[in-house]
Amino acid sequence: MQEETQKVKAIIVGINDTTDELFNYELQELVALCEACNIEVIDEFYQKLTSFNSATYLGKGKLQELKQLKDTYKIELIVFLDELTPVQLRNISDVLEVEIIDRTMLILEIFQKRAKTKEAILQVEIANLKYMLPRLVGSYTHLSRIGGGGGGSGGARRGSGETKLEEDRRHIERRINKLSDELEKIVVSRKNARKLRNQNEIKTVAFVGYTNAGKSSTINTLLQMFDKDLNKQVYVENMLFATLETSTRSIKLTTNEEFLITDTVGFVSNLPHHLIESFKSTLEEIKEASLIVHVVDASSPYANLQIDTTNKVLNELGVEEIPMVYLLNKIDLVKSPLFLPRVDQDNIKLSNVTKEGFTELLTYIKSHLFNNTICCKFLIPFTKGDLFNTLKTKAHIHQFSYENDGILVEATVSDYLYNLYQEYLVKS
Ligand SMILES: Nc1nc2c(ncn2[C@@H]2O[C@H](COP(=O)(O)OP(=O)(O)OP(=O)(O)O)[C@@H](O)[C@H]2O)c(=O)[nH]1
Ligand SMILES: [Mg+2]
Repeated sequence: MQEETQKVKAIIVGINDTTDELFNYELQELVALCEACNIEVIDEFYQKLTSFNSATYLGKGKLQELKQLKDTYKIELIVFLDELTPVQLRNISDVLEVEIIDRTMLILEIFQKRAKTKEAILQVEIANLKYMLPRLVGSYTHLSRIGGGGGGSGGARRGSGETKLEEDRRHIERRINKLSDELEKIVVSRKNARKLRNQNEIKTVAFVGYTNAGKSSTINTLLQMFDKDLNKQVYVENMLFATLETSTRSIKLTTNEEFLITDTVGFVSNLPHHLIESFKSTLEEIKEASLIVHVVDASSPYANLQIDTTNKVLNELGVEEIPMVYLLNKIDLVKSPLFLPRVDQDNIKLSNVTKEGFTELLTYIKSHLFNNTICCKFLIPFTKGDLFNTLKTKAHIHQFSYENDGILVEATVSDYLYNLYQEYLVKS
């Protein structure tokens, strides 16, 4: 749950250099990002331009208009739709005399507020510092963020001189190196945990997709189907970036096949580059998946745009080789198949409300993960009772009988178990 603190009032500002429809979507998304950061959007302010003003983002006259609007509403914060250059940041601050942030800073702020595990905290802080580094010169810096403190301080640090600037820069660089070393240690232990899992032959299905598409909800529905323990549920909220950390749960089917499902952080268009870089270690989990489930909010008019954004990040991670299925989620909200997003690969229509599509999803997962299973017979000596127990938990036993020289078991097993128990196979 998000802490209930007083909301900060803000105006959002953008330049419309695209179609009105796309621009409105971008503004709406910025409002949702603000909400996720406890910022209340009072007004939207925009200018139609073919290119941004390199010095002041908006035209000079428009900037003055914005200043008046800010004074009228007594606004404490102005949020810009696009990433501002260090020069724009400084010039705009000079004119507006109010705290200003851009979309990138906003996303970094959300991640900073939500990060809970040591790994996520380190990742966000590194991304923050890397973003800040080129913007140190006379900007409204967020130096309070160093050391993981709360963000958003707006004190001007103008004119502190070259030496001070160099000092700050070196301090930040040292801190980035130190944090990166710490992060590396966590990454190594994560890798080792994954290696162990691989040795146990347990396959993973990674759920990826745009933020708020319903990844965590779908995982929870699956968990409920096979495990009544509600403590294993993952966090769900109607808010951008509800999930920030990767979490993995195991599912055991009634036929004893077992696999892992991994919930991942949601993507958003123009995700800050430093953030993707920093989160790559978390997203590494996707690389080792046997199947990627790409969850899409099929009810969003911008579903195709969101699919493209997600695919772009996936390409950056280099996971094109892993089989992927689109999950067209929230189908309960789609009025006509005509409105469904167009995808040219395998896809399953699904709803966490009506629960339709889950049987199909499970069949799909099973066929991809366990297609190399073998139906065979073993004769297990009575002295190897533990092997029989393993088969009972890891394989699908069709029948068994106690014979003179051991237990005769007919089962469907993975090729891994098949090879492991070669010596007990009964040749037919
Ligand atoms: N109507 C409808 N709403 C859904 C469905 N699935 C999820 N939702 C809602 O969509 C919102 C987002 O769901 P989450 O499961 O948190 O989405 P997510 O993809 O994990 O989001 P992030 O963690 O922010 O990336 C929640 O309010 C869910 O209740 C569905 O099938 N139908
Ligand atoms: Mg989630």
